[in-house]
Amino acid sequence: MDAITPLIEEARAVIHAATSTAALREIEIQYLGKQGSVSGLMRGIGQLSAEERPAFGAKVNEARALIESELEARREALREGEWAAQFAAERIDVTLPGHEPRVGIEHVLQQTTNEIKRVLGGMGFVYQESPEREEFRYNFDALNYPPDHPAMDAQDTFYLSDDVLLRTQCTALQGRVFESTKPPLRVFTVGRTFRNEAVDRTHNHTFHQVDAFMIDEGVSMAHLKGTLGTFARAMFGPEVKVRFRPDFFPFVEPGVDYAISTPKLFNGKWVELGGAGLIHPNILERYGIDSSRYSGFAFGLGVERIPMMRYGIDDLRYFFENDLRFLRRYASAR
Ligand code: FA5
Repeated sequence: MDAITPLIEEARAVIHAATSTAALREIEIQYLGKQGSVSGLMRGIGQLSAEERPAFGAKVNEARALIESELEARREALREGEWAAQFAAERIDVTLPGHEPRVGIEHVLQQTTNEIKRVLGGMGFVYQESPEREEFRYNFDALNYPPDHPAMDAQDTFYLSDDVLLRTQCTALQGRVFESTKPPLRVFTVGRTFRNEAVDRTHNHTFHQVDAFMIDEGVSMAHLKGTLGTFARAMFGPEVKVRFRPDFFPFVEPGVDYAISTPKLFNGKWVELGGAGLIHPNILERYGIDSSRYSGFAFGLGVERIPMMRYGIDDLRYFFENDLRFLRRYASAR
């Protein structure tokens, strides 16, 4: 007999034994591919006589069609099972809980800043942005520091050039405002300040200050004390005590340091929050403000000191380390 029938039988058996559509693809190549067995039969046609050729060719084509349909039938049978397995493997359990998205929290210093803005805004002070990269003349000259005055040594900082530095105090805003705004005025700013400082638990090279000042007719130390007393009670509660002691800053006369004490924290120990005083008449005159008519007060406080006092945080370096355990503790402190 010819070689065709056994080849068909063999192909049938192999196709039925196949257990995957991938295996069927191999079988298809093996029998029907260019180098496959069926194509091999066709190549043998050359050895036959001219009469035999048509019948043989037809039989080979029949065999090819048969094997093709066997392959297709088997493929269909296997495909269903494979899909079922794939669906099972890739099944999504819609009842599983989702991944909770991480929600950002406000840094405790940002919370404090927002509160300061609310409190001072409520007392009629207008918030103004101010540059961290500041000119020497606003940081010192405009604030009545005589050239080479030793008070500048206490505020050494990072210089970008001889005339430009990272500001040491937010008070530097005063000159910018006085240049462009006529009294009466009430202005404040909150922002980063920098000093070349030996870093310890209460001092960092980078910290924040709030600075406020007002000018009007008849402004006195009584207004300053009233404002800072109100500020302290708003930030720390009604039982807070406020203390003013004489201090020196070139830009105020008289000058005071401003400290608070609360029975709840640090055993009622006094903690200095900042400096304050009546704006020096030299500064008013420098900006063409008549000092016989107008007077003003100014104060500047360390922002970090406020949450330190409130929550009993004894090291200000925590504020800058971005340790999430620390930050989360004060996630919604208020
Ligand atoms: C000043 O900076 C003045 N500009 C304050 C002022 C404004 C006085 C207006 C009068 C009128 P002083 O250097 O004391 O003052 O700093 C004020 C506050 O900033 C300090 O009491 C402290 O709370 C905070 N502070 C100062 N240096 C540091 C530092 N290295 N790290 C953290 N906080 C600081």
